[in-house]
Amino acid sequence: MTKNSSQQETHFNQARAGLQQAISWYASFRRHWNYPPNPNLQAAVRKDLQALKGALDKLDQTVIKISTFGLVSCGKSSVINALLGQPILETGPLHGITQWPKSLRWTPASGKVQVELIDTPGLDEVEGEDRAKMAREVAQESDLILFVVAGDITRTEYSALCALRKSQKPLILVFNKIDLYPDKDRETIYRQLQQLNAAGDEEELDEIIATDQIVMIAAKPQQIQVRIEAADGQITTQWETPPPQIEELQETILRILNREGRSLLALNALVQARDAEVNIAKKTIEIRQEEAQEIIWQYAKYKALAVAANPIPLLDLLGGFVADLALIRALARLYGLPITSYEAGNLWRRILASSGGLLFGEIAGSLFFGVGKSGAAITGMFESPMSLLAYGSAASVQGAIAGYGAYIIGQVAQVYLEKGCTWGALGPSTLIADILSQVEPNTIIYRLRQELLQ
Ligand SMILES: Nc1nc2c(ncn2[C@@H]2O[C@H](COP(=O)(O)OP(=O)(O)OP(=O)(O)O)[C@@H](O)[C@H]2O)c(=O)[nH]1
Ligand SMILES: [Mg+2]
Repeated sequence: MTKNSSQQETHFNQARAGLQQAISWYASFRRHWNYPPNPNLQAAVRKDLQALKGALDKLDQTVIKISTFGLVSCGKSSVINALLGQPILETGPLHGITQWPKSLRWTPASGKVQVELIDTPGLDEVEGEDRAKMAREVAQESDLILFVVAGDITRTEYSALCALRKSQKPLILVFNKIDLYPDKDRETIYRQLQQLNAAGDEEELDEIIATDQIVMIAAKPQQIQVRIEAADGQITTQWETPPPQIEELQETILRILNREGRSLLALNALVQARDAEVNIAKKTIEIRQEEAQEIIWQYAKYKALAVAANPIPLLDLLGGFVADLALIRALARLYGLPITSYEAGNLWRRILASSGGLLFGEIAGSLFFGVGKSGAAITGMFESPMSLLAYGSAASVQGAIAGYGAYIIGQVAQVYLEKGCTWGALGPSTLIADILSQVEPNTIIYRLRQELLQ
C-alpha cells in the first residue's frame, strides 16, 4: 500500500470511528444524565440524527457522488452523457430539458470507488426558493461538483459559484462547448473570474478557483461540414459530428478519485456530521434555555457565597475556578453534549481570553479584596470589631464580582458548547482539521482548507 492510499484509508477509518461514536453518543440516554428526556427536543433533532446516520451509511457504501450544476442549456446533461460514453440523458437546444435531478451509476475505468453522477435542472430554470432548496440539497450530498459554463461567465453564474463554494464542496469548473469558443483558455477564464470577484457585491473570496481546477471540454460538439474529394476529383460536402472532447475531464476526475477519493468521502461525511451536531447543539440549547438559566444562577450564587466566605487569598480564586468548571460541566450535562473535563478547561481558557476584561477584573479583584479580606480578618480578631465590618464588605464585593464572573461564563459557555461539541478527540471538527493538515498541497481537498476550518 502506498503512503497516499494508506493515508486515505486512515482518514476513512477515522471518519467511520468518529461517526459511530457520535451516533452511539446521541442515541444513548446516558447523555441526558438525570434530566428527563424532553419530547420537544427529541422531535426537533430527529432530522439531524438521521443526517448523522446518513453520513455513516454513505461512508459505508463508498459511492462518490458527482453532480453537475450550471445555467440552462450550458450542457450539464451532455457532460454526463459524454462521461458515460452513451447518450442516456435527454439533451436539447430548448431551455429546461432537465426538470428534476437524476442520478446514474458510472464505473470509471480505474479507481476503487463507485461513482454516482447526478444531473440537475438549470439553476435559472426551477423557480426561486424551490430552485435554491433543490440545489442546496443536491450540493449537500455531493462529494464533488462539476460547475458547467459555456461562453462568458455571467453574474448569475458567478453568484451560484460563490454559493457552492460556501457549501464547502470541492469543485471543478467545466468550460463546455470549447468547439464554439476556440480562443478561450484557462487563463482568460481565470482572469474573468477574478474580475467578477473584485467587482461583485458578494463577499470577496480569496480565490474562487485555481487554474488547475478549470477544465476545457466539448461534451457534444456541433456538426461540422467536411469537404470530401473523391478519386475522380469531384468535391462534395457532408455534415459530420466530431467525437466529444472529454478526456481532460475524465482524467481530472480519475486523478481526484485515485489520489483523494476516500479522503473526500471521509471529509464530506464529517462535514455532514459536524453540521448535524452543531444543529443538535443549537436546538438543545434553545429548548433547554430556562433550565440553563436556573443552573447558571445557582452556580453564580454559590460561587459568590463561597468566595466571599473563604478567608485565604488565591484559594478563593482556585475555588472560583473549580466552580466555573463545574458550571460548564453542569451545562454540558443538561444539554447532553459531549464534553470532557479537558475540553471544559480549554473552554474556560477560551472564554477567559475572549471576555478578557471582565474576568480579569474578577482575578484582580479577587487578589485585591482577597488580601484585604484576610488582612482584615486577622487584625479583626485582636483589635476592633470595625475590622470585621471591613472584612464583610470586602468579602461581599469580591463575592459579587466572582458571582458575576460565573454568570458571564455561563452565558458564554452556551455559545462555546454549541461550537465546541464537535471538537472532542473523535469529534468531526477535530477529524476534519486532522485530514486537512495531512493532505498534500496539490489536492482538491487542500483548496478547501480556508472554508472548512472556519
Ligand atoms: N456546440 C456544442 N454544443 C453543445 C455541447 N454540449 C452540449 N451542447 C448543446 O447544448 C444544448 C444543451 O445541452 P444540454 O446537455 O441539454 O444542456 P443542459 O445544461 O442539460 O440543459 P437543461 O437541462 O435544459 O438545463 C444541446 O443542444 C446540446 O447539443 C458542446 O460541447 N458543443
Ligand atoms: Mg439537462
